Amino acid sequence: MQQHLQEFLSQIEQAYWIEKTNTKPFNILIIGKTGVGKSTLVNALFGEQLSATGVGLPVTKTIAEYHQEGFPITVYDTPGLEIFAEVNQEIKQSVARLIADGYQENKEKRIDIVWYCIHERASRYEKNENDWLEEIAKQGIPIILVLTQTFSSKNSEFLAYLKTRNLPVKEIVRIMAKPYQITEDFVVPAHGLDNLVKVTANVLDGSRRKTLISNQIVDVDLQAQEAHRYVDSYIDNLVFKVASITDPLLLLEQLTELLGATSVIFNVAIDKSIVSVVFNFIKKIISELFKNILSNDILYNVANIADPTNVVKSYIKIIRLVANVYIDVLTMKKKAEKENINITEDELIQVTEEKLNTQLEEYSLDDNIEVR
Ligand SMILES: Nc1nc2c(ncn2[C@@H]2O[C@H](COP(=O)(O)OP(=O)(O)OP(=O)(O)O)[C@@H](O)[C@H]2O)c(=O)[nH]1
Ligand SMILES: [Mg+2]
Repeated sequence: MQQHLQEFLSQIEQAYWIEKTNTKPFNILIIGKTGVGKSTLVNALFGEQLSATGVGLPVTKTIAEYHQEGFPITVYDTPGLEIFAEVNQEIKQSVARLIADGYQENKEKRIDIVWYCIHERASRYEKNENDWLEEIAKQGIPIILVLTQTFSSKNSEFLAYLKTRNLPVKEIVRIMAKPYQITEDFVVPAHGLDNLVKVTANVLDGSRRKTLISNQIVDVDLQAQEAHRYVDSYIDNLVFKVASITDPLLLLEQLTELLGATSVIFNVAIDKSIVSVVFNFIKKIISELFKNILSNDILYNVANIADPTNVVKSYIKIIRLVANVYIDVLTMKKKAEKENINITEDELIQVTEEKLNTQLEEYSLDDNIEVR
């Protein structure tokens, strides 16, 4: 094994940054009357990465922009319609201008989705609001109606009523962005944000969907799902490339891309401990499985493998195995962080090793390698 851990690590870092640089940014327009919980929602979804508690950057008198250097999601925050017609006119015009700018002048400012927020207990949705949403929807911008501060995740009269109307929205989602203390010993738990992420992800295009899933902080399982999807499609596209592989070390090269990109999906920095466990594992497998090949000139010996397709199968199995374990470990690590549970480096190393070895037993790789 010529390649050093350090080199493996730096290649993963490189793949990570390439993937990160390719992240497609996008813009959310959030509309809702003052106090409905827009800022609370944005903070719960994106946390400190995009703190929306400050005043934001005023785009116009009625629109504030929340944007942080290095964070790919920008939120435009605007109050909903009030009772005064003149104010409403101003709000509508500002929003129309914001949308038009994104279409004509500055593609980076394109509004990709609207979250229209209504406080569920206010239970009001008026005709002028509906007319406004119809105008926005006509421009091809998907709208999600968000009922905020809902006490239960189940149905409500208001929701039932809204469903009977043919609203110009893709979905209606009910949320409680943070736990709501009713009495000293009764708290309504937070709910629905994961659903808002899923529903929103489903109306965004593929690359923006990925941006949302990676950068939200409420649903780790969704990141794991996205990572598995990525691995599957990566491996599907790999088959033909690998078929010509005559060098088992290429396994490491393929893995650098996978591990780098997967880390971006989880929005976590490359963890040296995990990577070194993976590296040693691969090293061990390669030397065991390809003992005969490696002992002599590589190219010469590959020509002696009875059935090259079995080698390919083994490559793919190892890549899938390592990628799956990596996803499992990142999922576990992130969930623990979310719950404020501390995992030591040693524990992380141990878990990763255990998972890799358990998986390896199940895969029974040896069956697939035959050397004449
Ligand atoms: N517990 C709980 N409180 C919430 C929730 N959403 C909003 N609130 C509370 O309601 C108040 C208003 O929430 P904000 O998020 O500031 O509302 P906003 O829509 O941003 O209001 P403006 O910035 O004035 O337009 C705050 O005191 C929040 O703590 C929620 O999901 N749970
Ligand atoms: Mg606010």
